[in-house]
Amino acid sequence: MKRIMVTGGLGQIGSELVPYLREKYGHDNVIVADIREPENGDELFVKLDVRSEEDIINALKEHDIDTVYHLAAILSAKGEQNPQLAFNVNIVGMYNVLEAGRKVGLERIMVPSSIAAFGPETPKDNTPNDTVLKPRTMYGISKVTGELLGLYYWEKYGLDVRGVRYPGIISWKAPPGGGTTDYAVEIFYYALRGEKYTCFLREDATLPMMYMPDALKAITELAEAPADRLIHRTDFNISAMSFSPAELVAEIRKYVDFEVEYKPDYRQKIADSWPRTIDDSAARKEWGWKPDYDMPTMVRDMISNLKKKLGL
Ligand code: NAD
Ligand code: AKB
Repeated sequence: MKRIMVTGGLGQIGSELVPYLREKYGHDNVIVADIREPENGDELFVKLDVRSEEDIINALKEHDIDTVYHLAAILSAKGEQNPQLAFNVNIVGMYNVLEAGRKVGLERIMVPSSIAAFGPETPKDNTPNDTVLKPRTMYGISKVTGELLGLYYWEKYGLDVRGVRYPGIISWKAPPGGGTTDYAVEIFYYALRGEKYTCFLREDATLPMMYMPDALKAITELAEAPADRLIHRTDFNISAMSFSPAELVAEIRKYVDFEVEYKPDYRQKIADSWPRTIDDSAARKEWGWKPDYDMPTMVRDMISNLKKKLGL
């Protein structure tokens, strides 16, 4: 029987991954761990700081955990405002989770990497799985470090660490946590309320994106993939759609009209260092990855769900 703990479980991805895993593995077998308290009073919650290995070990032992989904992190934009915090949470935190996992004897650690692992020297179109990794953000550096540490712990200690490189994740349930791709979520709220949106990226800043249902499917399918089929482990490219702010605006305007202006800020430089489109053939070949949503189907679903959520 699986006993799972999700670190950063109250964030954008965690707040949807936890119910998804509970549906799959049983409600009581999935524990939420986060540095902040849940608003819904979830009784299967443990407050912990991933910067403390002791906190993590105590939680793993207390709840008899065999699998960790390690989501606690500081994302790209927030990380550039406080690189020291990003280093400690993302790199020290990842090391602590691996060390705790090794000492307690975890069966598996799932940890998302990101397209932020790539940098300005990486080919921008159809970016290969195995390519130049020279990111210039602390967040990106932490993601490359996490990929390499995960591989090291697998080869050295047999700790089964796996991960996908998520593109920007779009969802309507919980807000994004401070990334460069957050505009692609925020913009829907402004559009539906009929408010003018000021976009912090240029209108032609094309980036890879993915809808939340595909993000949940990807990480759980990789977790279940037979080990003997995996050549890669912690660094799978996955792809679903790529678009610019102007293309997203045009698609949303098929449903609602709204005004947009473009005022690129420091996040444009981060976006400029990331790929436009991703080659995910390794994930397709090694564990059968295939997305369900493209941009038009994502926009339709986002608008329908957000209308209900906002009572429109
Ligand atoms: P988020 O910012 O929404 O959530 C992160 C959570 O971590 C928050 O609930 C926060 O309270 C918690 N946290 C922060 N510091 C902590 C600490 N010291 N100890 C314990 N918890 C702490 O992030 P997310 O979007 O849900 O991302 C989850 C993972 O997916 C991250 O590893 C991120 O890099 C990766 N990822 C996300 C995206 C995306 O677009 N959302 C894209 C690529 C990769
Ligand atoms: C961010 O913009 O920081 C994240 C990511 C792509 O990792 N959404």
